[in-house]
Order: sequence, then structure tokens, then C-alpha cells
Amino acid sequence: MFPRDFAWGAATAAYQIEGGWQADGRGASIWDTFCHGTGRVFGDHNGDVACNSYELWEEDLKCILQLGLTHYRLSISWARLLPDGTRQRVNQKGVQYYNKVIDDLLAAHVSPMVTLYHFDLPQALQDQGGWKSPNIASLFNSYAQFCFEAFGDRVKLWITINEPYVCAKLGHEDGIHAPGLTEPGIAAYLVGHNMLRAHALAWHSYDKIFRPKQNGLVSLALNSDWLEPLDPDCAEDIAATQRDIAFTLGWFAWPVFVTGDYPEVMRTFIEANSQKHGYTGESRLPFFSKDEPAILGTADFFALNFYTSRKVTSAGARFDKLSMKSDQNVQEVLDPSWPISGVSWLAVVPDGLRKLLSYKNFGDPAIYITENGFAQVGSLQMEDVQRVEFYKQTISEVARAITENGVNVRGYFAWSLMDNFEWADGYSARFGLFHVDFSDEKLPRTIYRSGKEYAKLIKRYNS
Ligand code: GBH
Repeated sequence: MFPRDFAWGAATAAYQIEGGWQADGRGASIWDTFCHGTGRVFGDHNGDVACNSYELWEEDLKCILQLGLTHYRLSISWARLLPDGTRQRVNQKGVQYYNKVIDDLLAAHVSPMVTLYHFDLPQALQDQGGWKSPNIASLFNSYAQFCFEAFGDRVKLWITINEPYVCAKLGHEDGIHAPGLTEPGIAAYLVGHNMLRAHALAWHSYDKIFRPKQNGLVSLALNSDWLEPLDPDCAEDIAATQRDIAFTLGWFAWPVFVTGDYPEVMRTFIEANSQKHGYTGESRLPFFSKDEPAILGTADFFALNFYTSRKVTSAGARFDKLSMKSDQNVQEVLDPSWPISGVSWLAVVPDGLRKLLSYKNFGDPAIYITENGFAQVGSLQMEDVQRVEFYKQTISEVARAITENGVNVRGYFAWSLMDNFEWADGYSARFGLFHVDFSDEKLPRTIYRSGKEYAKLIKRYNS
């Protein structure tokens, strides 16, 4: 059912697991700043210690081996390598840390997939405008080149940026992620634009300078729910669904995989809404410059983070302020038959993944599912039977996508290797295949039932 070289993985991200926020010369990131304020994160939790993977990496490695993973997806903390974000000052202790992680993985026959940016911009760069500033693209490119140089002899799968949609919208429109800005209808489009420019520059650098020797693959990880019309026979709901896809996954996937530019419907709806609100500035959705390297074709595979599904209907222009919501003018609803996981946004709809994988609107590239998982909240259940079911059903939908729909799925990464700092939810939502006891200063990792079952499943398919 799964190809021989299928990647069986689990994923983490630096700020969510590493801790060691001031260890050995690491610079501060926007998530340090955000969490050290009050009232932003559940229980005012922060990632100062997290799973302390900075000191306990070898414990993580044991978990990886216990699961029998063929691949492990981690992210690099930009500010741990380059404390002020630039190559003027390199923190060699940071380089050593990631060298050890990568070398240990390879010695254990586990292939690393490395994300360069998973939400944690160096604070020093935020102070210069962060992702809103056009300069960020070349700063990111320089950081990416540094990483390709340092680790690219051994890392063959790269993700430049994780979920530009989430950084742009949650960080700059809703303000519920760092840097906590709320500039509705304006900043997020600019941030998304600069993220695409940054990604494309890094991809072109890799393609020209590093690929000839290193021969790896580079992409960006895009999150998407499966979206379908509330009433499949209603033309308005169908149009609303297409618009919703265009404004979420399409915002990034359309320029990278299809045309080099934003979806037409994004621009027309944004311009119309600007007019409606008497907004007369430059277009809120920036234009790509012909003088910069092309965006089209800057991904060697499709990296998809999938969690859940939604039904979509038109919002009937009821949003009255200028915002992404009013630009988009759609309403997402849950089907009452869908069970909800621990977190309210995560309805369990495994066949949504097969539908999304089979949706050929962005071409037919090779796909890695770079994240998929299920949250537990409240009382601890080591026998997490719901999560076991979730993984079994979801993975069988991946198998069907491959065998019945002919989709070229290359790998699957569970989110997450272990319980960790779940952004605005702090430590209240547990996504791990291993439980981490945050009340014990040794931070012991203990496998959940779901971890044991995932290990069995990998063994069955991978032998
Ligand atoms: C991923 O995002 C992240 O890459 C990862 O770091 C994270 O730990 C994992 O998901 C689990 O959440 O709170 O109602 O405003 C997944 C995409 C988009 C899902 C934002 C949650 C927030 C909904 N996420 N969404 S809400």
C-alpha cells in the first residue's frame, strides 16, 4: 500500500520543544517576547524550558528510535544560530547543537527534514520591522544560505517557512501569535508577500549554489483544512468554497505551483472591498516585481500540514470592518456529525485528507504530509484510544489516496513527537506520541498508547 521508501516521521518545532532560551548565547525571538508579556498565552506559559530538548536531545532520540521512524522533522531556531538574525555574529554553540542532532539521526538511519522558520523570528529583526519590512527577504535568504552551507551536506529535505498563512494571519491580523499585531486587512497580506519573496530567494539560492553538490529538495509547508460547500447544490456555497480555498491555501500554493501570482479572486475581492470601505492607498495585496526571481516553480515537492475540515457558505457581506474576513466574505461551519478533539478547532474528519490530497487544483506534485495530529486536553489519558483511532483512520485515508486516487504521497509526519508548547494554548493541549511530564523537572518522556500503535504500524508497512 505504501511505497518502499515512504517516509514515516514525526515532527517538532524549535520554540515548542528546545527551551534553553538564554543558553550559550541564543538570541531572543518574537515568541520569547510575546510569552513574557501577560495575558497572551494560556496560563501565561512560555517556552523558556519547554521539553528542554536543548539539553535532553538524547532523550528525544530514544523516542524517535522507539517509534522506528525513518524521518524526523525538526526546526532550527534562527536566533540560536544567529543571535541578532544576521551573519555578523554566529553562535558556534548553536551550530554544534544542530550538528549533533543531525549526526545522531543519520547514525541511527533516520533522515532529518529541517524547517528553517517555524514562527520564531529573531527579536532583533522584529525591531527592524520584521516580516512587514521588504528587507526581510534577503535577510532570510542569507540565513538560509548559512544553513545550507552548514548542514546541507547531510540534510536533504528542507522546509523554508512553516505555514506562512498562520504567521501572517494569527501574528499580524488576529494578534494571537507573536508578534501580536492587529492590523486587519493590511499587514497580513504584506507579511505573506514577504514570506513568499523570502522563500523564493532561498529556493533559488539552493537551486543555483547548493543543489548541484547537495542534491536535496526544498519546499515550504502550507497548512490547509479540507473545505467543501455547506450545500453542494448551492452555487453561492460552491463559489464561497472556491474563494475560501483561494484565500487560504491558494494564497501561497497558487503563486508557487500554478501561476507565479495570487489567485485572481483574491485580488478582485480585496480591491472591491477596498473601494467599499473607501480605502484609497496602494493595493493591500502587493504585486510581485518582475525584477526579482520568479515565485513560480520554487518548490520541489508539496509539503502539507493537514488537521481538519470545514463546510463553507457565503457570509452575505455581513462583516462591516476592513479585514481579511470581510475581503473573503465566507463563513466556515462544522458538520454536527464530526467529533471534536481536545482543541475546539480540530474536528476529526479523516477522509478530508484523502479529498484534499486528491484535489488536483495545484497540479500533481509529489506530496509530503509534514504535519497531522490530534490534541488531548484536561485529564491525562495514557491509553489515548481516540488518538489511536484518529491515526489509524487518517493513515488508511492516505493509503487510499495512493492506491485508489493515484496521488504521489511520499511521506507522513505525525504532529508531534512529544507533548510540547502549543503556542497560544501553552501546555494545555497535548499533541504528543510521547507524554512529557512538565511538573517533573527531569521532564520524563513516556510513550502513549498512540505512540505504541504508530510504531507497530510503521513496522508493519516498512518491513
Ligand atoms: C500547526 O498549525 C503548527 O505548525 C504547529 O506548530 C502546531 O503545534 C500544530 O499545528 C498544532 O496546532 O485557535 O481557533 O484561532 C496548524 C494550523 C492554524 C491550527 C491555526 C489552529 C488556530 C485556530 N493551525 N488554528 S483558532
